[in-house]
Amino acid sequence: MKISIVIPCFNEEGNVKDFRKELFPYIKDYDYEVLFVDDGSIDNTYNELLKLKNSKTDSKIKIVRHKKNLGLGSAIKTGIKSCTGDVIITLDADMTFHPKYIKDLVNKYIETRADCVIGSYQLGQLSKNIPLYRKILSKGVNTLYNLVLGKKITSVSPMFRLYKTSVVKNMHIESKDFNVNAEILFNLIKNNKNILEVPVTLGIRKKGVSKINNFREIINHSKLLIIIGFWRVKTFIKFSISSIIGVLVNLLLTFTLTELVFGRPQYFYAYIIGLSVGLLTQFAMHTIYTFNNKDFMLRKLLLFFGYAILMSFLQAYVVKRLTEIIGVDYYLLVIIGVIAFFYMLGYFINRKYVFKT
Ligand SMILES: Nc1nc2c(ncn2[C@@H]2O[C@H](COP(=O)(O)OP(=O)(O)OP(=O)(O)O)[C@@H](O)[C@H]2O)c(=O)[nH]1
Ligand SMILES: [Mg+2]
Repeated sequence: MKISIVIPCFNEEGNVKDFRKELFPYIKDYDYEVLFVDDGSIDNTYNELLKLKNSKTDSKIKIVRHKKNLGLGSAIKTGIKSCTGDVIITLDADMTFHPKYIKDLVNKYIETRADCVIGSYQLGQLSKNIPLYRKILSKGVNTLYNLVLGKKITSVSPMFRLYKTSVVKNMHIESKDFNVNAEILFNLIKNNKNILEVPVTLGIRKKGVSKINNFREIINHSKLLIIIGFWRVKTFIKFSISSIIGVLVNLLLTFTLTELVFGRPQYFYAYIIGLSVGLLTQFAMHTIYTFNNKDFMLRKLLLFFGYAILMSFLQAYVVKRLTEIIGVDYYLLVIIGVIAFFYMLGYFINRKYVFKT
Protein backbone atom coordinates (compact mmCIF):
# COMPACT_ATOMS: atom_id res chain seq x y z
CA MET A 1 0.00 0.00 0.00
CA LYS A 2 1.43 3.33 -1.05
CA ILE A 3 0.79 6.44 1.04
CA SER A 4 0.73 9.91 -0.49
CA ILE A 5 1.27 12.71 1.99
CA VAL A 6 0.04 16.04 0.69
CA ILE A 7 1.48 19.10 2.47
CA PRO A 8 0.22 22.51 1.35
CA CYS A 9 2.77 25.20 2.14
CA PHE A 10 2.34 28.93 2.04
CA ASN A 11 5.31 30.85 3.42
CA GLU A 12 6.48 28.01 5.64
CA GLU A 13 10.29 28.15 5.18
CA GLY A 14 10.95 27.61 8.89
CA ASN A 15 8.81 24.50 9.08
CA VAL A 16 10.07 23.03 5.80
CA LYS A 17 13.58 23.00 7.25
CA ASP A 18 12.33 20.86 10.12
CA PHE A 19 10.75 18.14 8.00
CA ARG A 20 14.02 16.27 7.66
CA LYS A 21 13.94 15.32 11.33
CA GLU A 22 10.24 15.80 12.13
CA LEU A 23 8.58 13.97 9.22
CA PHE A 24 10.76 11.45 7.42
CA PRO A 25 11.82 9.34 10.45
CA TYR A 26 8.12 8.70 11.14
CA ILE A 27 7.24 7.44 7.69
CA LYS A 28 10.40 5.56 6.68
CA ASP A 29 8.77 2.14 7.04
CA TYR A 30 5.97 2.91 4.57
CA ASP A 31 5.92 2.87 0.81
CA TYR A 32 5.31 6.60 0.48
CA GLU A 33 5.54 9.79 -1.53
CA VAL A 34 5.43 13.30 -0.08
CA LEU A 35 3.85 15.93 -2.24
CA PHE A 36 4.53 19.52 -1.28
CA VAL A 37 2.28 22.11 -2.83
CA ASP A 38 4.04 25.46 -2.69
CA ASP A 39 1.22 27.90 -3.12
CA GLY A 40 2.95 31.00 -4.42
CA SER A 41 5.08 31.50 -1.31
CA ILE A 42 7.01 34.75 -1.29
CA ASP A 43 9.58 33.65 1.30
CA ASN A 44 12.22 30.96 0.87
CA THR A 45 9.79 28.00 1.01
CA TYR A 46 10.40 26.83 -2.55
CA ASN A 47 14.19 26.84 -2.21
CA GLU A 48 13.97 24.99 1.10
CA LEU A 49 11.74 22.40 -0.57
CA LEU A 50 14.26 21.98 -3.38
CA LYS A 51 17.05 21.54 -0.84
CA LEU A 52 15.01 18.90 0.95
CA LYS A 53 14.29 17.08 -2.32
CA ASN A 54 17.96 17.16 -3.39
CA SER A 55 19.12 15.86 -0.04
CA LYS A 56 17.30 12.60 -0.72
CA THR A 57 18.56 10.12 -3.25
CA ASP A 58 15.20 8.47 -3.87
CA SER A 59 12.43 10.23 -5.76
CA LYS A 60 9.85 10.14 -3.03
CA ILE A 61 9.51 13.89 -2.76
CA LYS A 62 7.50 15.81 -5.32
CA ILE A 63 7.04 19.55 -5.42
CA VAL A 64 4.20 21.24 -7.23
CA ARG A 65 4.26 24.98 -7.42
CA HIS A 66 1.48 27.51 -7.97
CA LYS A 67 2.87 30.69 -9.48
CA LYS A 68 0.67 32.81 -7.25
CA ASN A 69 -1.20 32.14 -4.05
CA LEU A 70 -4.47 30.33 -4.85
CA GLY A 71 -5.50 29.34 -1.32
CA LEU A 72 -5.51 26.19 0.78
CA GLY A 73 -8.47 24.62 -1.06
CA SER A 74 -6.79 25.01 -4.43
CA ALA A 75 -3.54 23.60 -3.01
CA ILE A 76 -5.31 20.51 -1.66
CA LYS A 77 -7.05 20.02 -5.00
CA THR A 78 -3.70 20.19 -6.79
CA GLY A 79 -2.25 17.72 -4.28
CA ILE A 80 -5.07 15.21 -4.73
CA LYS A 81 -4.79 15.47 -8.50
CA SER A 82 -1.03 14.97 -8.57
CA CYS A 83 -0.52 12.08 -6.15
CA THR A 84 -0.29 8.40 -6.99
CA GLY A 85 -0.75 6.49 -3.69
CA ASP A 86 -3.58 4.19 -2.58
CA VAL A 87 -4.38 6.55 0.27
CA ILE A 88 -3.86 10.29 0.68
CA ILE A 89 -2.98 12.01 3.92
CA THR A 90 -3.38 15.77 4.09
CA LEU A 91 -1.06 17.31 6.65
CA ASP A 92 -0.52 20.87 7.88
CA ALA A 93 2.95 22.23 7.17
CA ASP A 94 3.24 23.85 10.60
CA MET A 95 3.57 20.59 12.64
CA THR A 96 0.52 21.48 14.70
CA PHE A 97 -0.61 17.93 13.99
CA HIS A 98 2.70 16.20 14.42
CA PRO A 99 3.72 13.69 11.70
CA LYS A 100 4.19 11.06 14.41
CA TYR A 101 0.39 10.66 14.39
CA ILE A 102 0.38 9.56 10.75
CA LYS A 103 0.73 5.99 11.97
CA ASP A 104 -2.54 6.30 13.93
CA LEU A 105 -4.44 7.22 10.76
CA VAL A 106 -2.74 4.47 8.77
CA ASN A 107 -3.30 1.79 11.43
CA LYS A 108 -6.98 2.65 11.68
CA TYR A 109 -7.24 2.48 7.89
CA ILE A 110 -5.51 -0.91 7.72
CA GLU A 111 -7.79 -2.22 10.45
CA THR A 112 -11.07 -0.92 8.97
CA ARG A 113 -10.50 0.07 5.31
CA ALA A 114 -12.65 3.14 6.03
CA ASP A 115 -13.01 5.71 3.24
CA CYS A 116 -11.75 8.47 5.51
CA VAL A 117 -9.93 8.49 8.86
CA ILE A 118 -9.85 11.84 10.64
CA GLY A 119 -7.31 12.79 13.30
CA SER A 120 -9.37 14.53 15.95
CA TYR A 121 -7.98 16.62 18.78
CA GLN A 122 -11.47 16.80 20.26
CA LEU A 123 -11.10 13.08 20.96
CA GLY A 124 -7.45 13.52 21.87
CA GLN A 125 -5.70 16.51 23.39
CA LEU A 126 -5.25 20.18 22.85
CA SER A 127 -2.05 22.03 23.70
CA LYS A 128 -2.55 24.39 26.65
CA ASN A 129 -1.27 27.39 24.71
CA ILE A 130 -4.09 27.51 22.17
CA PRO A 131 -5.94 30.83 22.60
CA LEU A 132 -9.43 30.60 24.04
CA TYR A 133 -11.06 32.42 21.11
CA ARG A 134 -9.63 29.81 18.68
CA LYS A 135 -11.07 27.01 20.78
CA ILE A 136 -14.50 28.65 20.95
CA LEU A 137 -14.52 29.43 17.22
CA SER A 138 -13.51 25.94 16.25
CA LYS A 139 -16.01 24.31 18.64
CA GLY A 140 -18.78 26.63 17.41
CA VAL A 141 -18.12 25.90 13.73
CA ASN A 142 -18.01 22.19 14.45
CA THR A 143 -21.28 22.20 16.38
CA LEU A 144 -23.03 24.03 13.53
CA TYR A 145 -21.73 21.51 11.00
CA ASN A 146 -22.93 18.61 13.15
CA LEU A 147 -26.34 20.23 13.41
CA VAL A 148 -26.90 20.72 9.68
CA LEU A 149 -25.21 17.47 8.67
CA GLY A 150 -27.27 15.54 11.23
CA LYS A 151 -24.13 13.61 12.11
CA LYS A 152 -21.67 13.68 14.95
CA ILE A 153 -18.13 14.28 13.69
CA THR A 154 -15.83 15.97 16.19
CA SER A 155 -13.36 17.34 13.65
CA VAL A 156 -15.06 18.76 10.55
CA SER A 157 -12.74 21.59 9.52
CA PRO A 158 -9.12 20.60 10.31
CA MET A 159 -7.14 18.98 7.52
CA PHE A 160 -5.22 16.18 9.23
CA ARG A 161 -6.91 13.16 7.62
CA LEU A 162 -6.48 10.08 5.52
CA TYR A 163 -8.63 9.46 2.43
CA LYS A 164 -8.92 6.39 0.28
CA THR A 165 -7.60 7.82 -2.99
CA SER A 166 -10.44 6.40 -5.09
CA VAL A 167 -13.08 8.37 -3.16
CA VAL A 168 -11.45 11.81 -3.59
CA LYS A 169 -9.50 11.53 -6.84
CA ASN A 170 -12.35 12.66 -9.08
CA MET A 171 -14.33 14.60 -6.51
CA HIS A 172 -15.63 17.99 -7.59
CA ILE A 173 -14.36 20.51 -5.02
CA GLU A 174 -15.45 24.15 -5.04
CA SER A 175 -13.71 25.64 -1.99
CA LYS A 176 -10.54 27.60 -2.52
CA ASP A 177 -9.90 28.36 1.14
CA PHE A 178 -9.83 26.66 4.53
CA ASN A 179 -13.43 25.38 4.27
CA VAL A 180 -12.19 22.82 1.72
CA ASN A 181 -11.88 20.16 4.44
CA ALA A 182 -15.50 20.57 5.52
CA GLU A 183 -16.59 20.47 1.87
CA ILE A 184 -14.74 17.22 1.18
CA LEU A 185 -16.33 15.71 4.28
CA PHE A 186 -19.78 16.83 3.14
CA ASN A 187 -19.19 15.22 -0.27
CA LEU A 188 -18.17 11.98 1.44
CA ILE A 189 -21.29 12.03 3.61
CA LYS A 190 -23.50 12.73 0.59
CA ASN A 191 -22.05 9.64 -1.07
CA ASN A 192 -22.52 7.49 2.03
CA LYS A 193 -18.82 6.97 2.62
CA ASN A 194 -17.54 5.44 5.81
CA ILE A 195 -15.84 8.07 8.02
CA LEU A 196 -13.99 7.29 11.25
CA GLU A 197 -12.05 9.37 13.75
CA VAL A 198 -8.99 8.66 15.88
CA PRO A 199 -7.67 10.78 18.76
CA VAL A 200 -4.57 12.92 18.11
CA THR A 201 -2.97 15.88 19.86
CA LEU A 202 -3.07 19.41 18.47
CA GLY A 203 0.01 21.47 19.25
CA ILE A 204 0.82 25.08 18.67
CA ARG A 205 2.67 26.60 15.70
CA LYS A 206 6.30 27.21 16.61
CA LYS A 207 7.56 28.75 13.37
CA GLY A 208 6.04 31.17 10.90
CA VAL A 209 2.70 32.92 11.20
CA SER A 210 -0.90 31.82 10.86
CA LYS A 211 -2.42 32.27 7.38
CA ILE A 212 -6.04 31.98 8.42
CA ASN A 213 -8.26 35.00 7.90
CA ASN A 214 -10.99 34.46 10.49
CA PHE A 215 -13.48 36.84 8.93
CA ARG A 216 -13.17 35.31 5.46
CA GLU A 217 -13.46 31.82 6.90
CA ILE A 218 -16.63 32.66 8.83
CA ILE A 219 -18.19 33.78 5.52
CA ASN A 220 -16.91 30.66 3.72
CA HIS A 221 -18.21 28.31 6.40
CA SER A 222 -21.57 30.10 6.49
CA LYS A 223 -21.98 29.60 2.74
CA LEU A 224 -21.16 25.92 3.02
CA LEU A 225 -23.53 25.50 5.98
CA ILE A 226 -26.35 26.95 3.87
CA ILE A 227 -25.55 24.58 0.99
CA ILE A 228 -25.62 21.63 3.38
CA GLY A 229 -28.92 22.88 4.87
CA PHE A 230 -30.48 22.96 1.39
CA TRP A 231 -29.23 19.44 0.73
CA ARG A 232 -30.92 18.22 3.94
CA VAL A 233 -34.21 19.89 2.98
CA LYS A 234 -33.95 18.40 -0.51
CA THR A 235 -33.47 14.93 0.96
CA PHE A 236 -36.54 15.41 3.12
CA ILE A 237 -38.61 16.49 0.10
CA LYS A 238 -37.37 13.47 -1.85
CA PHE A 239 -38.29 11.28 1.11
CA SER A 240 -41.80 12.76 1.10
CA ILE A 241 -42.27 12.24 -2.65
CA SER A 242 -41.11 8.61 -2.38
CA SER A 243 -43.37 8.00 0.61
CA ILE A 244 -46.44 9.52 -1.05
CA ILE A 245 -45.90 7.48 -4.22
CA GLY A 246 -45.59 4.35 -2.06
CA VAL A 247 -48.85 5.17 -0.26
CA LEU A 248 -50.66 5.84 -3.57
CA VAL A 249 -49.46 2.53 -5.02
CA ASN A 250 -50.62 0.83 -1.83
CA LEU A 251 -54.10 2.39 -1.87
CA LEU A 252 -54.63 1.94 -5.59
CA LEU A 253 -53.63 -1.71 -5.53
CA THR A 254 -55.60 -2.48 -2.37
CA PHE A 255 -58.81 -0.95 -3.74
CA THR A 256 -58.43 -2.44 -7.22
CA LEU A 257 -57.70 -5.93 -5.89
CA THR A 258 -60.54 -5.71 -3.37
CA GLU A 259 -63.09 -4.64 -5.95
CA LEU A 260 -61.95 -6.61 -8.99
CA VAL A 261 -60.18 -9.74 -7.68
CA PHE A 262 -60.84 -10.80 -4.11
CA GLY A 263 -64.14 -9.12 -3.27
CA ARG A 264 -64.94 -7.24 -0.07
CA PRO A 265 -65.21 -10.20 2.34
CA GLN A 266 -61.65 -11.21 1.38
CA TYR A 267 -60.28 -7.67 1.65
CA PHE A 268 -57.45 -8.90 3.90
CA TYR A 269 -55.48 -10.44 0.97
CA ALA A 270 -55.82 -7.26 -1.07
CA TYR A 271 -54.69 -5.28 1.97
CA ILE A 272 -51.55 -7.41 2.48
CA ILE A 273 -50.59 -7.35 -1.21
CA GLY A 274 -51.25 -3.61 -1.44
CA LEU A 275 -49.18 -2.89 1.66
CA SER A 276 -46.27 -5.08 0.55
CA VAL A 277 -46.10 -3.66 -2.97
CA GLY A 278 -46.48 -0.12 -1.58
CA LEU A 279 -43.63 -0.65 0.87
CA LEU A 280 -41.45 -2.23 -1.82
CA THR A 281 -42.09 0.76 -4.06
CA GLN A 282 -41.10 3.08 -1.23
CA PHE A 283 -37.98 1.07 -0.53
CA ALA A 284 -36.91 1.09 -4.17
CA MET A 285 -37.49 4.84 -4.40
CA HIS A 286 -35.58 5.56 -1.20
CA THR A 287 -32.72 3.41 -2.45
CA ILE A 288 -32.30 4.97 -5.86
CA TYR A 289 -33.86 8.40 -5.41
CA THR A 290 -34.01 9.66 -1.81
CA PHE A 291 -30.81 8.37 -0.26
CA ASN A 292 -29.02 6.92 -3.30
CA ASN A 293 -27.41 4.19 -1.25
CA LYS A 294 -27.29 0.74 -2.79
CA ASP A 295 -24.99 -1.10 -0.35
CA PHE A 296 -26.18 -4.06 1.76
CA MET A 297 -29.55 -4.26 0.04
CA LEU A 298 -30.98 -7.34 1.73
CA ARG A 299 -30.12 -6.15 5.22
CA LYS A 300 -31.69 -2.81 4.46
CA LEU A 301 -34.80 -4.34 2.95
CA LEU A 302 -35.39 -6.40 6.09
CA LEU A 303 -34.72 -3.41 8.35
CA PHE A 304 -37.02 -1.23 6.28
CA PHE A 305 -39.90 -3.74 6.43
CA GLY A 306 -39.26 -4.33 10.12
CA TYR A 307 -39.47 -0.63 10.95
CA ALA A 308 -42.44 -0.07 8.63
CA ILE A 309 -44.49 -2.84 10.27
CA LEU A 310 -43.49 -1.70 13.76
CA MET A 311 -44.44 1.87 12.90
CA SER A 312 -47.81 0.82 11.44
CA PHE A 313 -48.72 -0.95 14.66
CA LEU A 314 -47.46 1.90 16.80
CA GLN A 315 -49.34 4.41 14.68
CA ALA A 316 -52.59 2.42 14.81
CA TYR A 317 -52.26 2.08 18.58
CA VAL A 318 -51.55 5.77 19.20
CA VAL A 319 -54.45 6.86 16.97
CA LYS A 320 -56.79 4.49 18.81
CA ARG A 321 -55.67 5.65 22.27
CA LEU A 322 -55.77 9.33 21.40
CA THR A 323 -59.22 9.16 19.87
CA GLU A 324 -60.41 7.29 22.97
CA ILE A 325 -58.98 9.99 25.22
CA ILE A 326 -59.82 13.07 23.21
CA GLY A 327 -63.06 11.92 21.61
CA VAL A 328 -64.33 11.67 18.05
CA ASP A 329 -64.55 15.41 17.46
CA TYR A 330 -60.81 15.67 17.02
CA TYR A 331 -60.59 12.47 15.04
CA LEU A 332 -59.33 13.93 11.81
CA LEU A 333 -57.03 16.37 13.53
CA VAL A 334 -55.51 13.62 15.64
CA ILE A 335 -54.96 11.34 12.67
CA ILE A 336 -53.25 14.10 10.76
CA GLY A 337 -51.09 14.99 13.76
CA VAL A 338 -50.15 11.43 14.49
CA ILE A 339 -49.39 10.59 10.86
CA ALA A 340 -47.21 13.69 10.64
CA PHE A 341 -45.41 12.65 13.81
CA PHE A 342 -44.72 9.12 12.59
CA TYR A 343 -43.80 10.43 9.17
CA MET A 344 -41.02 12.51 10.71
CA LEU A 345 -39.95 9.60 12.85
CA GLY A 346 -39.99 7.39 9.73
CA TYR A 347 -37.71 9.85 7.98
CA PHE A 348 -35.38 9.95 10.96
CA ILE A 349 -35.25 6.16 11.36
CA ASN A 350 -34.75 5.50 7.66
CA ARG A 351 -32.06 8.10 7.31
CA LYS A 352 -30.19 7.15 10.42
CA TYR A 353 -30.60 3.41 10.75
CA VAL A 354 -31.67 1.95 7.41
CA PHE A 355 -29.99 4.03 4.70
CA LYS A 356 -27.44 5.55 7.10
CA THR A 357 -26.75 8.89 5.49
N1 LIG B 1 -1.04 25.94 -0.20
C1 LIG B 1 -1.53 26.77 0.71
N2 LIG B 1 -1.42 26.40 1.95
C2 LIG B 1 -1.89 27.24 2.87
C3 LIG B 1 -2.50 28.47 2.56
N3 LIG B 1 -2.84 29.03 3.70
C4 LIG B 1 -2.47 28.18 4.65
N4 LIG B 1 -1.89 27.12 4.16
C5 LIG B 1 -1.33 25.97 4.84
O1 LIG B 1 -2.37 25.35 5.53
C6 LIG B 1 -1.95 24.93 6.80
C7 LIG B 1 -2.80 25.58 7.85
O2 LIG B 1 -2.61 26.96 7.86
P1 LIG B 1 -2.29 27.78 9.18
O3 LIG B 1 -1.77 29.11 8.80
O4 LIG B 1 -1.44 26.95 10.06
O5 LIG B 1 -3.72 27.96 9.79
P2 LIG B 1 -4.22 27.47 11.18
O6 LIG B 1 -3.77 26.08 11.41
O7 LIG B 1 -5.66 27.73 11.20
O8 LIG B 1 -3.51 28.49 12.16
P3 LIG B 1 -2.26 28.31 13.18
O9 LIG B 1 -1.85 26.89 13.19
O10 LIG B 1 -2.73 28.81 14.48
O11 LIG B 1 -1.16 29.16 12.64
C8 LIG B 1 -0.48 25.28 6.86
O12 LIG B 1 0.23 24.15 6.46
C9 LIG B 1 -0.32 26.39 5.85
O13 LIG B 1 0.95 26.44 5.28
C10 LIG B 1 -2.57 28.82 1.19
O14 LIG B 1 -3.07 29.88 0.83
N5 LIG B 1 -2.09 27.91 0.31
MG1 LIG C 1 -1.82 25.61 11.67
